[in-house]
Amino acid sequence: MADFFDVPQIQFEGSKSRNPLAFKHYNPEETVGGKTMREHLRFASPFWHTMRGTGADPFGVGTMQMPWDDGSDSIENALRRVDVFFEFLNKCQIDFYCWHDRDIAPERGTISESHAALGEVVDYLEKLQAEHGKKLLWGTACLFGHPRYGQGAATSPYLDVYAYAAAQVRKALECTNRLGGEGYVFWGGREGYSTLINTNMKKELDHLGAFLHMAVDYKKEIGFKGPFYIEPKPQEPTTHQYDSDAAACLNFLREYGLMEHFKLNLETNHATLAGHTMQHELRVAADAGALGSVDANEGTANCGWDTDEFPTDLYLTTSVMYEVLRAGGFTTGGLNFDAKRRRDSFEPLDLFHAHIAGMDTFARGLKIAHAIIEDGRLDDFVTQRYATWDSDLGKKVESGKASLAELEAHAIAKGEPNIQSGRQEMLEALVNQFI
Ligand code: XLS
Ligand code: NI
Ligand code: NI
Repeated sequence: MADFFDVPQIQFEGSKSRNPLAFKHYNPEETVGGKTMREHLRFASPFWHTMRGTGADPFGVGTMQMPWDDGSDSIENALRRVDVFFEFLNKCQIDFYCWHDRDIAPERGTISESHAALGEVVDYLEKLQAEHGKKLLWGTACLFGHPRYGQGAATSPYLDVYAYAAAQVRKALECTNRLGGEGYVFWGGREGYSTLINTNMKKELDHLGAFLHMAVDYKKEIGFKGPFYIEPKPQEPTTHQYDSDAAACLNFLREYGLMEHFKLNLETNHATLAGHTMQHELRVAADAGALGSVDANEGTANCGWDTDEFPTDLYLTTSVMYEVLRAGGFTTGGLNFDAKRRRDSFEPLDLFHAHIAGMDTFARGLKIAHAIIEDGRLDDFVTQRYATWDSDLGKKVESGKASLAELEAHAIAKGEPNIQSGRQEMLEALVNQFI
């Protein structure tokens, strides 16, 4: 098969290299703390941005050059995109990928025809995965693009829409399982409301809970081993999304008895939109044992949009990898670049520059976070800060056995508490030493 990209496979050349088409920091086989970078980082590219992102925005048409794409919704065109994509994954040394059903295959007039089209593309993906040793990080169903989902899918006011969505998820799950997917994502693109004036929120949430329980049943039926992930996002497209942030998702999962079946897929730009740092979202998930996977991108801090930029901020990737390492590293999850080139970066070559930038920034983030943890001063400080809880009384409180009377007696005996500086600036400077 002829090459679509006039680029050799990207190699690690070290930090002194002046070659823009080389890794300066991502060295797949180099070990960091006993694991290779490839094992730590588990990079994935998303089919929707990499192959289908046109660069269109509300003010103008697409700008991306895609000479391999004839613009039709034929199966032939869909299969050619798969060829291009796998060449890209190979040349960029990316081991995983992700898809929505509707990015990889066209939607047809009926459910059965759409299922059949998807089946054909999945057959081909299965073949190319085996040939190239690539893996599916996760699959998902696009339940937000088609006009029928304009008022929600699993939270639609209309049962017929809900059933359509169920049919799509059933097929997408079957395909993910067939491709040996490591996980499956639910991003509730239209699961929310525009206004409460016309919305029965309780009913919609109950329906969503029931929908996810049916998905769990089906997962068991087909023997799908991977976890389900919910991907939080506060708004855009709807005014209020039910899965607004990590804490809201965890509350929903607990309320509907779904915790054991779900983890979270956290996306940086969604954390920003929710008014949180990505580190906060990761910590919330990790503390609940629900840190699943990461959609690795970044937003523009002074802009309220989900701009899905490639992650090039070293402080950000350091904080992400710090949380991931503290949580024990990825198991089924990974770093999926749910990111798109700016519309000015319209040449196919820019796909490489964008992914190289993201991969190198994460490789450095990994090395820096590992060094901070190895150094131990940050952790020691935090341990020391909470040392009073190691006393008998502290342990009693933590195990739920203390009373207010006991604490009062302690407070009276001790008098005014002795507190110490939080040393934030000193610790920020310490982190900077590693960057
Ligand atoms: C959109 C979401 C989407 C999910 C998958 O904002 O990030 O791309 O990752 O449906
Ligand atoms: Ni995402
Ligand atoms: Ni996004």
